Formats: sequence, structure tokens, C-alpha cells
Amino acid sequence: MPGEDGYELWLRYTPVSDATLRGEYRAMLRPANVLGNSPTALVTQRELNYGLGRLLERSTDQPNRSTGSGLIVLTRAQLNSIAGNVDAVGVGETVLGPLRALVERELDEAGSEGFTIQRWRGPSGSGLVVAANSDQGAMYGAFHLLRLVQTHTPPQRMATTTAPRVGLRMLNHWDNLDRSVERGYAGSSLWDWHLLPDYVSPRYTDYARAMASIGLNATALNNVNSNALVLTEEFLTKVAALANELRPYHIRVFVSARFSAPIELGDLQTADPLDPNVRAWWARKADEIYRHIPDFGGFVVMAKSDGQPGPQDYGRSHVDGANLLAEALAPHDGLVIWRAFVYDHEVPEDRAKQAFDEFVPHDGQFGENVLVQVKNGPIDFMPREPFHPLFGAMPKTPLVLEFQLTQEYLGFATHLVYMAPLFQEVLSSDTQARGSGSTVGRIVDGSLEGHQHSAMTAVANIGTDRNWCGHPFAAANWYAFGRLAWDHRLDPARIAEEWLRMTFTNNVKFVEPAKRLMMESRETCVNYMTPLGLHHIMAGSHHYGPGPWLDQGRPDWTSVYYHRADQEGIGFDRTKTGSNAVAQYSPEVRARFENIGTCPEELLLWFHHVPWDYPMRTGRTLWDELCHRYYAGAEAVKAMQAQWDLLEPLIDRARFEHVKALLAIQAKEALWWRDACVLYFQTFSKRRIPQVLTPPDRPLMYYRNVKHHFVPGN
Ligand code: GCW
Repeated sequence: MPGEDGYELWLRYTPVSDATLRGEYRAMLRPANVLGNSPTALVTQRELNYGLGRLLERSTDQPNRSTGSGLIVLTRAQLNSIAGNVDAVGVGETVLGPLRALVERELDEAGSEGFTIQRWRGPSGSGLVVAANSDQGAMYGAFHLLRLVQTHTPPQRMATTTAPRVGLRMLNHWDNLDRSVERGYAGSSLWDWHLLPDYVSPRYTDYARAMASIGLNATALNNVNSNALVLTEEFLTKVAALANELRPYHIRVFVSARFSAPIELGDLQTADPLDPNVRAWWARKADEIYRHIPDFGGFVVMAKSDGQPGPQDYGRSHVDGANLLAEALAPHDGLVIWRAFVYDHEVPEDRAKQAFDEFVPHDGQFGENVLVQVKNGPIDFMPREPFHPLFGAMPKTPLVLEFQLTQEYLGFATHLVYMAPLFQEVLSSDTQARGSGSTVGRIVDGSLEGHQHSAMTAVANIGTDRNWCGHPFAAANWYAFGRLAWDHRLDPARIAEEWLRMTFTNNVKFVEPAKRLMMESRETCVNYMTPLGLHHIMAGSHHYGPGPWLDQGRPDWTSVYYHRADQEGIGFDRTKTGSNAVAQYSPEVRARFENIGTCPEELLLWFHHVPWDYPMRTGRTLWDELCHRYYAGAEAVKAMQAQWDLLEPLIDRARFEHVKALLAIQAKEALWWRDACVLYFQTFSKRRIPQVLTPPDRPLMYYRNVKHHFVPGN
């Protein structure tokens, strides 16, 4: 086994050192017996053998003396069919009878992918049962049990029954076929297209294990800025090889399809969705794909954005485009995930309004197997945005919530930013679409409108870096996304604690301070980058570092378009005196955002153009408050460094040093953001930086002249 290089993620299975606890676990869980021999049952058995073996076996431990079996993992069907077959599970009918009654009741709650974990006791022994309605659910239950043991959960607190709230829990890789990764900061693409299908890296299995361990069940392999080649026979055999590796772990494979593929692959002159030849082409293509990958998930499509072709090229609508593909996939149970992240060739008066304007009129017109994928906010994965107004505005369409794990706008894989608080802020936002309690979470999980399909997705932050995500803490975002896709009501702090315990150590002297550091990190990043509702003020194209002065090029790709700083004040007026984007929210939400007195200060400059001397809740003027936030953000990173240094004795050297070095870069870059932004905005405010704050020691010109070469992910 490799050392502490992060490769094992949260599946390290470090031995339980407390001998009493270890003994209790051993009595309950050894041996582990997974019933059945489906590929999923086999990988579940293998994971339990490996995980429990590492967690619970010490050379000095006595062999397990209890005669009854410890852990039983089974499906409802297996539970019903083993009636009294003592050999199958090592327990007799006296145990099975009551167990069946208990488990049956719980399984009604568990749905097709959930599970229950319960204690059982019999005359000859006692143990734990993981039961589910499918082998998939049983596998998730086994992984959950391993999490409980890894986090040293007391045996009496292990019983649980849970089911995922969202059907499709997915990652979107922005991986290109040449192995570069758009906005990827953790090396190249995991998928070695050149050697596939002949060489199937064992890393794909470890990817599948990590995904399944947090309940993720789908992946889109290639960039939404897609290349039509992925749909050729050559690449489909490669996709099929990956699908074969992921299948035992119940991960369905999707690909991003290019709308103009019928032309680009040389078959047709047009990609017009209403052309019968185009329809026939996609139907044939779908048949071909399913011959290679019988359980293929479907297509993710970005049409008419970032220069991608779309139905509009033929004067057709999003509905025409999406339904064309949906029709081709429907006979195979495939899905179309149509992205709502669209650009128009005309620069809009307010980019934030565009997706809503284009999509709301189509509510109710999409095919049954179409889902519309919406970013968490109306602009683009900024450190903070209000929730996207499409949530709550398309009741007849299942909406997929899209987050971005790769930190395009959150300091790349260099900054420690734990994103679960951001995810939770969005998921718990109340759209008021059907009265209060109409949270984004309830819209996305389908419960508010009773949709059959539901999905949550995130742009992956994974690459070939040995530790997968670049920053040792970046994997926490992958982990937290999976946990929240399973249940969006989970508490980000608890998720952080689970992750820390499994990734580093159960020592509370480490876990507690590290958890606080994680929990505060997102707000810290907001403060040193885009406080008070500022957004989209990063450098152009590569998006690395500050660029509030950016004013060249397509206006809605500049910074000045968004911050609108002038002599009077700063911020984008999205009320009725401005772009009136607030009108896209329900009346209650709109009223709150529209009124400068009730608009949350965190979003003030998102919705309002505010005078420099406007009095803030702290009693400071807006200008002074802005300065204070920037300074507080940069100071907080210094505090993170000091805190981290105290943790040195508690974890392994390699990861400690890695994080320490990255925090030093983060501290430097937080100052860079602070000074560049404060100096730039000062040219409009013409006010002094508050005296208690030390002024930047370099002039604005220095920051404006900073140039970077070969920035990753661009
Ligand atoms: O955030 C922007 C990125 C693009 C990306 C686009 C999208 C894949 O800068 O790189 O393209 O969003 O989400 O489609």
C-alpha cells in the first residue's frame, strides 16, 4: 500500500486503534458475508474484506470465537428466499424470522437504491445486517457501514435507514479527447483514450469505488464543449471499456454530444433537428451506442454557448433540439440532459437574465426523457451568487442542479475552499415557487412537482494528480457533493467531520480545528475575491487572479459590465430602475432582493448600484465596508496558516507540508486580490482606505501589468 500521498482519498481504512472498540466491531462484523454473486455483490464483498480487514485485524487479535455470523449483507429478495437456510448466512430461522419483519418494515423506506443497517441477535451470536431492495443499495449500505467504522461510530448508533433524494447523482468531466481538461487544475484527464480499450487502468476501479462510496451513480466522461469524435465507432469501444469497469459499481456512463455531429462525422449536410435524415441519423447512432453500452445513460448537451452549434443555427428552438435527441434515446431508456447555460450572439442588457428568458417559455414542451441542467446561479459558478431564477420557474420540467467542483473561480486547486456551505446555501434557498418551503433542494429532488426524473451534477475536479484533486482538501468537495446529492439536508459541518476523520485522523484535536478552518474557508474566499455581491471581476480567459479593470472584448465577458463602478457608487442595478432581473424571482423573493433595506448584504452589489457613502449595517460606509471585507479575507487566510501550523504534530508530514505550502500561496494570492481590487475601486470612490488598514505597498499599475503564462485549464 502506498504511503500518505492522498491516493486512497477517504477510503484509507486505517486500523481502529482502540482495542475495546475494535473488539466490539469485530464481534459484530466479522466475518462479513455478502449474499449472491452478482458483479456488484462481488465488489461489495471485496471492499468489505479489504476495508474491514485493514480496520479491524491486528496480528495480536484473537480469532473471532462467536459461532454466529457477524455481518450479513443482502437484498430483500435474498432475505425472503433463504428461509431457514442456515448455511447461507450462518443464522437459523429463530433469527431470520424477526430480522425479516424488522428489515421489511425499514426497506419500505429505502427505495430502489437506499438501504437499512440494523442489529440482529440470536441464540448463537449477534451482528449487523445491511439490507436493501437491490444489490446496488446493499453496496451503498456496505460503504456506509465502512464509513461508520472509519469514523469510530459507537455500535449502538449504527442503525439507520436512508434513501437518496435525487435519482441521478452525477459528475460532469470537462475532459477533452486529447487528455487536456477544460478548467482542470489536477493534471490531465483520467481517461487514457489513447490506450483504451486495450489498457484499462486499475485507477478506473478506484475512481468507481470512490464514486460509489458516496452514492454517485452517473458520470459524463467528456467536455460539454464536445468533440463529435466521441460518437465514432473508434471511441465508442473506448467508452464501452470504461462503462464495463464502472458497471459493477452502478455508475451509468453519459457522453457529451455535439449537436453538429451528423455533419462533422461526414454523413449529412445539415444538423437541422426537423430534417428527417437528421432524425434517422441520431436514431441509428443511438442504436449503435447501445450495442456497445447496453445501459448507456444518455447525452449531456450544451448547444449555442461558447461557440457550440445548436438548433438555433437552423432557426429551431431548444425544444426542437432536445426532443430530437430524446426521441433517438427513448427506445433505449436514455436521457437527454440539456444545458441551460447559453450565450446569445447578441450581447444582452443583462447576462443574468438570459437562461430564464430563453427557457421559461418552453416549460412543458420537452420530451419525457429530457432534463434541463441549470447552474446554481445565473452567471457562472462565482464564489457567491443568488440561486438561479429558473429554479421554481419551470414546474413542468425536471431541472438538474449543476455545481462546479473544479475551482475555476475559487482559486484553482491552490486555495483551500470547502464548498459544502455554498452547496447548502443554494439547496436551502427558498424560491417560494409554491409558498414557503419551496427550496431549490425540493425542486431538484422532484418532490415539489412530483417529477419522475431528478438529478444533481457537478463539474469534476479530478485529474491524474496522484491525490486526484490537486489540493489535499479539494477532495472534500467531491466527497461533500456526493453526500449532499444523496441527501441535501445533511449538515456541511458533519460532512466535513466525516471526511476529515477518514482522510486524516479521528483525533479530535485535529478534527475540530480543521473542521472550523474548512467551514470558514468559503466566506473567507468570498471576502478576498468578491465581497458584498461583487462577481465576475477575475482576469480574462484563464480566469486566474483579479481583473476588475477588464473592459475589452465581448462586454458580458468583461468585469466592468458586472461591477459598474463609477463616481457615484458600485454594483449592478437589477431592480426595475435597472435590468429588472429581480422580476425573474417569485414576488416574495423579488421583494426582498429589490428593496435595498431587505436585500442581504452578501448580495447587495449583485442587485443594486449603491452609493459609496451608503450606510451599511456595521455603521461603516459602503466604501469602508468593502475595504474591511477585502482586508478581513486576506487576514483570515493568515489565520488559517497559523491554525494549520498548530496541527503539524497530529498528521503525516507529506500532507501537512503540502497544505502548508499551498496555504502560503493562498495567502499571497489573497493579498493580490485584495490590493488589486481595493486600489482599482479606489480610482472611482476617490476615498481613503480606512486608517486602521495598512495601505497596499504597490501601485495599481503593478497589478494591472501582472501577466501569466501557461495557466492550467485554459
Ligand atoms: O464557466 C464557464 C467556463 C467555460 C465552460 C462554461 C460552461 C465548458 O469558463 O470553460 O465551458 O462555463 O459551463 O459551459
